[in-house]
Amino acid sequence: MKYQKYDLSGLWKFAFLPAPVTEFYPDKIEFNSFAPVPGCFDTLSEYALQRGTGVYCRKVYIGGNAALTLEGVGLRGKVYWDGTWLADIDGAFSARTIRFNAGMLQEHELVVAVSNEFEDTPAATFHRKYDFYAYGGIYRKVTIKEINEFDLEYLKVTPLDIEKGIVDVEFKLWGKTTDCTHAEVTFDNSSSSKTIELAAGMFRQQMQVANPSIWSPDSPHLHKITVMVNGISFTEEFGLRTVKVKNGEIYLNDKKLFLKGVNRHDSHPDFGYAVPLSIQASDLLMIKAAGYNCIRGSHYPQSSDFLNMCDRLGMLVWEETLGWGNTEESLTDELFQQRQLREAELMAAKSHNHPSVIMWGFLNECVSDVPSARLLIGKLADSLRKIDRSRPVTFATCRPLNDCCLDLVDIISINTYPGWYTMEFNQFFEPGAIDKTLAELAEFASTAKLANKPLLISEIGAEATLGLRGGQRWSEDYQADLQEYVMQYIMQHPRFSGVMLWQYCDARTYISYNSQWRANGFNRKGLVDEHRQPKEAWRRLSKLLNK
Ligand code: ADA
Repeated sequence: MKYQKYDLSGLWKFAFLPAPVTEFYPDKIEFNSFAPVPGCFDTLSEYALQRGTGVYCRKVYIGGNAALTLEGVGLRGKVYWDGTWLADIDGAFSARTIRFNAGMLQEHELVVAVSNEFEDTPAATFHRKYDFYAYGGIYRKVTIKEINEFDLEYLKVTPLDIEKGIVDVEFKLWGKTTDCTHAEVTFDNSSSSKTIELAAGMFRQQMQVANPSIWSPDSPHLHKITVMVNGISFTEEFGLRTVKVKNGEIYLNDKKLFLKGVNRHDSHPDFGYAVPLSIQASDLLMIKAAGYNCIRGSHYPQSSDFLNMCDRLGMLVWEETLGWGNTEESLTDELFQQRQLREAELMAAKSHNHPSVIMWGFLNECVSDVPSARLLIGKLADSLRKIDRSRPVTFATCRPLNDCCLDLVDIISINTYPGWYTMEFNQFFEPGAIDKTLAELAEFASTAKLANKPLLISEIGAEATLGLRGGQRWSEDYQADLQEYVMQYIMQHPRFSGVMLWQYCDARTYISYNSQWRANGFNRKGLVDEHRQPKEAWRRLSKLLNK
């Protein structure tokens, strides 16, 4: 038997308070409107561009112990059950599970108060200066599950020998486990299972999958593990694949890997960060068909639905915690550090079994050229490695030549914008700046200290307005010339292990941010526009990658 799980997606009652979340009392709210969940309230015309608290409310019929999972609440929220505070949520894109006693089997009231007010402190995880819009809402799925006295805390499967199907299985129960003495473990739909003794609701063992099939981008085969305890079964999918880093190269299943990728913001102007599943699926299918094998989930953890699709499509993913250009003030702030470490922990726990996720990242373009940055970067890398030794760790630097933290990570990832953010302001594309910059970076990464680490260009690109043609800056042709040249250059250069073009689609940001570069509030370096209409670069790259 499985615990019954209810998807709470749909229309919720709603009220908007133009006040900070700290001044919120659930019993005093008059719910005079409605809003969809998942959904961002500030994509609804009534609340567009407003900052305040969106209060969502619905009835839930359930009783006894319950596990409530919120996969993404941004910028932060407070959860109430029958008017009583249950939990605070921050992190925006991090999945949280709250286990609690729901009371008698009857209708209860669930309230989630979501604030999109900026926290103007160094500890803020979603800062107003980020180059992506801070939407407010319940970004991702909300589910609730009836549980007995115990529930699954984690079931992690790590492939060790993929040919033989040997995996390391870690299992832990949450709750009262005194009566949980044994577990039955089954792989796939096998009729035979293995009985394992539990110690305090836990076990860790090497096990063998019968009839192993390897997961790869060309054949994304998934296996299934089921652990049954006292008649309750918990199931996880996983893939048999390995990722290794050695002698300056990345290996997937012991074969050299070259990443042809795009950065993707999980955003859409009509839905904010609550991108409908059908748009996510269509994005992925487009990216795959165009010949890319990798997506950098810039700049926050990805949803489980998105990763499930990547697993099935054989799309490789770089997953990272929420961060963008964080300053020394933040990196040395104790609360910021705690939040980052917690985010990394949550991300690694949530995504462990997804074979598509091949590396962990954090702190995009932080001040990694000041010595004080080493403490947090080192802690994040160590903590991720401690939780998961099966994936390399990286962060994207935009200050490579002065970076003092590259020794702390496994892969060197560089964001660079030659031909765009340069002082020459050439009217038409000239490859000189690309040649110079990429050659310099390759040489820099070949010095003795760094030569054994793979080298990626994690961002590169130029803005283009859909429909503007002619070859001058901001035209589709300028962008196409630049991105095509970059891809060809990196593909033939032996020092690089790949490139992730910036970016898949135009994404909403602020007019005020660097306004000279952000046409009508969008970062327009998308290869397709915000409604996924291809620009010339998309077509040229597709041709090149499908050759
Ligand atoms: C940075 C950053 C991106 C985006 C990009 C740009 O490298 O990591 O999020 O802001 O610059 O378009 O300038």
